[in-house]
Amino acid sequence: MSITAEEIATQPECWERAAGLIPEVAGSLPATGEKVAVVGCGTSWFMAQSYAVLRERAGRGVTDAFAASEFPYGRDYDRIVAITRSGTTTEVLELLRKVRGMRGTRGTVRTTAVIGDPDTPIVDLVDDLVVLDFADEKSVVQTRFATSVLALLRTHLGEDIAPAVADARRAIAEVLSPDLLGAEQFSFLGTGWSYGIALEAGLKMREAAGAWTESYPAMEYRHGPISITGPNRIAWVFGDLPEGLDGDVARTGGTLEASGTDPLADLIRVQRLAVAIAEANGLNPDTPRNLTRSVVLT
Ligand code: F1P
Repeated sequence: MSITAEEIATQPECWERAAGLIPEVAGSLPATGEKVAVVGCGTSWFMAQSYAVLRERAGRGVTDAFAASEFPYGRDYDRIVAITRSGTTTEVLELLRKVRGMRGTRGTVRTTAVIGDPDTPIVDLVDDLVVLDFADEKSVVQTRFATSVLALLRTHLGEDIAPAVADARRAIAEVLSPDLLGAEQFSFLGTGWSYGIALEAGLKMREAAGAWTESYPAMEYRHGPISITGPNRIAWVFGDLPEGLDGDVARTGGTLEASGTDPLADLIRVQRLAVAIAEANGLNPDTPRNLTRSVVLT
C-alpha cells in the first residue's frame, strides 16, 4: 500500500485529535469579531477558503482568504492566519515577514500559523502557533493535514465534528465504483464552504493521478462548464445539490456523483480515487510528477 493511501485512512482519528485540541489552542485562533485574513498556498489555500466561508456564516467576523502570493497589503485586518503543513513555503514566509509589526486601525496585526512541522522557520515569525504534528505527512500530496486543519477550525466555530468523522469512516470503507475509476474527466462542484473542497478535490486528482479535472461553484457550472460533461465524464457535487442540476447533468449523458455526505468526508473518496487512478495508470501516488513537499523558491 502507498504511504499516501495509509495516511488517507488515518483521517477519522486525526480529525478527532484535532478537535480535542481546541481547549488548548483556542486562544491562538481568531476571536469573535476579529477581522481576519487566512492565507496559504495550494491545498492550504483551499482550506483557507472553506474556513473563511464557515467563519463568516458562524457570525464570527469578516474573513477573507488569499493565496499567500496575492495578499492585498494595505487592507485592514486584526489577524492573519497562515495555514502551511511544511512551514517552509516561500510565499507564506515572505508574507509573514512583511506583515510583522504592521499596524491596523485596531492595533498591531496579530499572526497565527497552523502548521504540521514545528521544526521550521515559521515558528519565529508568528505571534501564535497551532501545531498539528500528528497529522503531518510523509506523502508529498496533502491529505490528512489539510482535512485535520479544517476539522480543528470547524470545531473552534462550535461545530460537533462527530457526524463528519462517522461519514469519514464510511468514505474509507466504501468500494469505489468502476464508473468513477474509469471516468475520463471530473468537474468538482461546491456551494459555500464546499467550493473550497471542490477546488481541493480537483487539485488532488491532478497532483496524484495527473487526471483532467475542473472545479466550479455549483451554480456557475451551468454557465458554460457543463458543456465539458458528457458520457464517461463525472459531475461531482459536494454538499447541497442545486435544484435541477441532476436533470441538467443527465441530459449531457454524464454521470452525477452527489453523496450528500459531509463535504470534508466526501473529499476522502476523491483522495482514494486519486490513488486508485494513479495506480491503475502505473503512476506512484507517493512520487507525483513535478511536485515537491513544499515550494521553496531561491
Ligand atoms: C503547500 C503546497 C501543497 C502542494 C504542493 C506544494 O504546502 O502548495 O498544497 O500540494 O505539495 O506545497 P504547505 O505550505 O501547506 O506546506
